[in-house]
Amino acid sequence: MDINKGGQVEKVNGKELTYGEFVNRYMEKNCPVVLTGLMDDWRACKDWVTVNGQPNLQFFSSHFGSSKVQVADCGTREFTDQKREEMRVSDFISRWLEGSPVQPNTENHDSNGHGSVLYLKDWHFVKEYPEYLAYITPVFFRDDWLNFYLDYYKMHTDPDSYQQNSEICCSDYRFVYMGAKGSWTPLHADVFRSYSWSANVCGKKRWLFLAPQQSHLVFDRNVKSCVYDILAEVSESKFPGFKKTIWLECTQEAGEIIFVPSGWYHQVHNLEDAISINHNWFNAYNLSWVWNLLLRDYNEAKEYIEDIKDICDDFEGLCQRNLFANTGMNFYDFFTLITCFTLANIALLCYLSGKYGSPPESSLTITQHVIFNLGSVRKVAMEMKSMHALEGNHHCFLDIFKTSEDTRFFELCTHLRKTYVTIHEQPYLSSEFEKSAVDYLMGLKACSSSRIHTPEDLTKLIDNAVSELGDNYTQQLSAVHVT
Ligand SMILES: O=C(O)CCC(=O)C(=O)O
Repeated sequence: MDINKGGQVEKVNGKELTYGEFVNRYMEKNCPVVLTGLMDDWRACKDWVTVNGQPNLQFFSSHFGSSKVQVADCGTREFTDQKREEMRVSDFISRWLEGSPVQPNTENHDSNGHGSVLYLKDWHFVKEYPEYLAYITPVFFRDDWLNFYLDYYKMHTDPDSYQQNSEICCSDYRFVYMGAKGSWTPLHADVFRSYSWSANVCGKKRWLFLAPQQSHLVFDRNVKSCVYDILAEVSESKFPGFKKTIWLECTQEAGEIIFVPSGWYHQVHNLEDAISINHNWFNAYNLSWVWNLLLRDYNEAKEYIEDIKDICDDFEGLCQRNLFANTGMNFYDFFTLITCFTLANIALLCYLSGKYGSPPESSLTITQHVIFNLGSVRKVAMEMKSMHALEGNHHCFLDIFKTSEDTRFFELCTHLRKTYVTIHEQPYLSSEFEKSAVDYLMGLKACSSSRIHTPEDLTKLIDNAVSELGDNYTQQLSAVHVT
């Protein structure tokens, strides 16, 4: 089926782009871009690719063959995705090597004519092989609150709904994908409406993107089901808006990295045998996307079980458990994460303010970044408050004292400091900062207690800390504008 194409995704030499330019032109504006020249030194580009530019399947079998991975059969459909099965990497490689090329009109084709090419997806490679440094995350994508957090904390600690498999699937959002020519990913927008980046180690991919302003057009009248394959016949009676969609196109070559902004629906086809690395992530620039998705999914989960509300002891708890099961995060998880980042940013601001010794003079860009982070969290917390989210919450909270004493928090602060020094190319910030800032946090209170239960507690905490740390910080905070 023909789709309307509205243009190509811009390609830019990543070596000639500053972090500030990336933020202004792409991250803040939520626009896709392809970045070249950023993968030259990656070990993955040597070890994982043969001299002919093909995936080095033998290397995977002999080095990582025993890993268990999720493999999608691209010729089958299960609800909004392809059917998946778990197998060892060595078995996946054997089946790839045995695999027949895609033949049209054979038995194992879905209704849209896709052959049953296998596609290894969502392999948590970094978590499984932390010592093997396959790549370095480009500086543009390092302000990653999602993976930072998951490096030190678990997303979900509620024992009732914590399942064995969430341990693996929620461990991080850094993945490897491998698939033969013809493998593909159906139309979707990313988990949590996060950003993603995807780097082609070898092979070529075709991407088709739909801007968020048009995303309603790929849904049916009830906004329940979404088009699965935009290149197949799309029923006009079921998806009446589809004919109005306009797609951005991109052919991504080996050695190129694509930035996928929040909420852009996309479909991806491997035009050659391909290996890619991708991360999902969010930060202050797209935090409200994550909150809005959680709110939407929460309302859906609630509506679904509305009829048992009166006979349910803990209806709100059940809604949150279902939200976690469907979306991968619930209000408590999200709130704990943003509160933790608030404390880490306050700790950094405390150091930058000079309250403890004198910080380097040239730390202005980091200070601006930290204020922006706090402003963005504050805005989301106000939205949560206006929706009465976590109202009456007494059992889930973050204790400032306990958090400040926790070595995981200390490490998260260190990680944040080092990241901001790197991305803003600033001089070294003393490692004394964590110690002194943590001392400062110990004296902080949201209101009368050191516990943060609600979005209102969180906004108070931010307001109190910011006004105490510097006269002009409050003014800067109120001027934060998140698009
Ligand atoms: O490469 C693919 O097949 C899909 C990747 C994707 O959808 C993403 O990175 O968001």
